[in-house]
Amino acid sequence: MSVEFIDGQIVTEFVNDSEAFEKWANEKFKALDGDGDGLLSRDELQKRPGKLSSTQFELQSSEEIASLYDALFEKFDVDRSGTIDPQEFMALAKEIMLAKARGIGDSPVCIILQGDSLLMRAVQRCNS
Ligand SMILES: [Ca+2]
Repeated sequence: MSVEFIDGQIVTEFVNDSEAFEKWANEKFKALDGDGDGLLSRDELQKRPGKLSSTQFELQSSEEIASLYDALFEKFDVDRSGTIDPQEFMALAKEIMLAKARGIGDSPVCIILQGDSLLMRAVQRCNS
């Protein structure tokens, strides 16, 4: 864990770096896919909400999280299979991170980063 300054630009650049972003999304997908069937069920996503989008989700009530997942599945489960496949997950993660980038905006904010988060990757990429 470390404390870093980050701005929206850093996050946007990481998401737009398709190679780095896809690598991250694939690792994340595997970590979330508890039964290893190559698809994320709602249970798998909901069990570890913190893993999907770090602290934001943890600050919300379980009802809010449930309705957030309703909205996510509504939007990203394109084929209405009730599961998220790797392509759908990529689109979902991208949307979340770009929303986060817009939320951060242009002025650097100080945040606490955890080892495997996407923001951490973004910062490492920026510093390297
Ligand atoms: Ca699965």
